[in-house]
Amino acid sequence: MAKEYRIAVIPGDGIGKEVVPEGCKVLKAIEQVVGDFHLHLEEHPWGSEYYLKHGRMMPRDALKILEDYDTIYLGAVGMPGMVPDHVTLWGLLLPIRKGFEQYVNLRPIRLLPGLVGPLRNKGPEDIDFVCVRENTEGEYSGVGGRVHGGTPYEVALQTSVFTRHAVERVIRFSFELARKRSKKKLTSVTKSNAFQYSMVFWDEIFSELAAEYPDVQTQKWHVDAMAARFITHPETLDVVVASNLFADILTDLGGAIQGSLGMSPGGNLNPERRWPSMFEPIHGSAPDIAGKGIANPTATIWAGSLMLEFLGEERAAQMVMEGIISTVMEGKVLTPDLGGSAGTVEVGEAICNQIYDLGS
Ligand code: GGG
Repeated sequence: MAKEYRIAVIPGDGIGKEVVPEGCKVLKAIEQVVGDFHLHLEEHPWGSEYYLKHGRMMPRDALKILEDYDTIYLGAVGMPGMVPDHVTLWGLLLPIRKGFEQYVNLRPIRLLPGLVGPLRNKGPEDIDFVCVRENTEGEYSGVGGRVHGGTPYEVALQTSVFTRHAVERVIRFSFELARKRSKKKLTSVTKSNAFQYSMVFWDEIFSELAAEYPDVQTQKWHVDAMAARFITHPETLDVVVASNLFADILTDLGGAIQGSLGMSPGGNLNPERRWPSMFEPIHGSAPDIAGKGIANPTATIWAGSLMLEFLGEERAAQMVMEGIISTVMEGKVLTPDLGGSAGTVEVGEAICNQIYDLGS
């Protein structure tokens, strides 16, 4: 009997509304080609327009609605100028990540064959690693406040929170992931010379867990040095684990060395599968190109592949990746961020056609 999966689709804002339909098109194509599962894609019109009408980014009971789905497929949030960025982020993305304990934000950094990245002499064999971002606390804990507003004594406090529970679980996930990969190497990124409490704490937990994984080679780097290393020695990286903010910043750099942020997918995972996990491109709503039909849908389509893999549909996930890689290698249908002149829909259709060819 065919397996059934219910997927909540939230295109969100800006280019999210353009790239997610292409992602859904590819999911329907792979469903047809593989033929032994059904994806029920149910769209929710939440985001900044919803906020402008209802004063909230999503309904009050959104998590209750979402908890019955197998996974969530998200586009992007952000409508600067109309809704402050912190309202969009704290109104949709972060409540889902935190509420569903999606404590791993998995972000593969891979330069696909056929693409020339910006790094001289670094090809696909050099740029192939994965970042694990702690996704529930750290610098994104939301602890703080403002006092004495409107006076010269105004104060803003924002406190990072690191708990043993959350640090341990994300580092353990990273060791398990590294153990499954061929290089078996895990790099922890902190800034423990400056953050003498929180990040020394992170380093200590990393060392404690390393003792349980003698088969995994470990390294520790400060985030500034790691930023340079992404550029100078990406081939030395395998699995990289870092706090919420540090990994967010590093993975935008990762997107750049992948050739474009339009090539960078992410999975927000609840590894225990108690709650739905959420898959998204790592980019935002890109207001500068929204509505022009030129956004690269590949990151979203690749996020769809991560979602299929998480659902246990490995063959389908692999075929989607093959469709993406063949399209990039042919080099005929590429969006402007990759030096081409194709539109969002053309790229989505090209990847679907590659998938149909694979299935024929
Ligand atoms: N694809 C979801 C999205 O809109 N991401 C942009 C963004 O600002 N994300 C913030 C974050 O991941 O911390």
